[in-house]
Amino acid sequence: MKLTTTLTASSLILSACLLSACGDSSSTADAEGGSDSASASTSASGGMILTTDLPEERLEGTPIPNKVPNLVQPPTEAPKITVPEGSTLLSAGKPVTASDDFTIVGDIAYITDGDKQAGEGYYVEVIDGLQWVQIDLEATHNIDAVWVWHFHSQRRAYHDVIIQISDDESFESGVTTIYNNDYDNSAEMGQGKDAPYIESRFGLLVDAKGQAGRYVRLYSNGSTANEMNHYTEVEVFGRPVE
Ligand SMILES: [Ca+2]
Ligand SMILES: [Ca+2]
Repeated sequence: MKLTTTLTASSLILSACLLSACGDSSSTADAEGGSDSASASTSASGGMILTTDLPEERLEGTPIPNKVPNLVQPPTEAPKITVPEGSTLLSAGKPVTASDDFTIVGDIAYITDGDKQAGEGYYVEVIDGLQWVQIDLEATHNIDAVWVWHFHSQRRAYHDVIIQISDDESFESGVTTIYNNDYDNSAEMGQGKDAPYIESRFGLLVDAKGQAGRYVRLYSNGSTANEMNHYTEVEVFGRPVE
């Protein structure tokens, strides 16, 4: 009797799987070029390849000229870096502040709300000029990576993209710069060696190399499209300090 019951239950599960395509959740999204794998796989070196959900491609409007020297064109696949085992998304829902309280479109909280889609309703527009936004991880962590989407519904390049980590909320001491593409030092924070790049759904992935800090600050100074600063999402990955 017990055997019969078990077999019946198994048959039901099998039938349900056949109807709903159990265990094959990725095929539909992949076919549409939408959300890629969110899991992290183990690499041969013992670390893991960092991956995240990528937003769909959605370009709008008329293409603009992007006259910036040494401009990096958008990648054709997700950028890849290896991070230590146990590295997780730290920034989800964390508080964000900015150099200027005045946002023209959207809300500063969009930056850590997990939505990365292109278009209206998903980006925050911060006032023009050299401005920063800052994420508070609420505790010091070893930061492995910062993944940034400014605005990806148009091929444009943001100026003076500088990303820093510190335990000092005011960034007056103990500041480590992990990315700087201000090639002409117009932001007067030191000439950057990173190359300016065109926005895409793949975002900008920066290896933070385990730098310890509680706060992540991101600068920009308008783009090749206009003088405003935009953010759709910023993801910070890392581990608690051991
Ligand atoms: Ca968002
Ligand atoms: Ca510059």
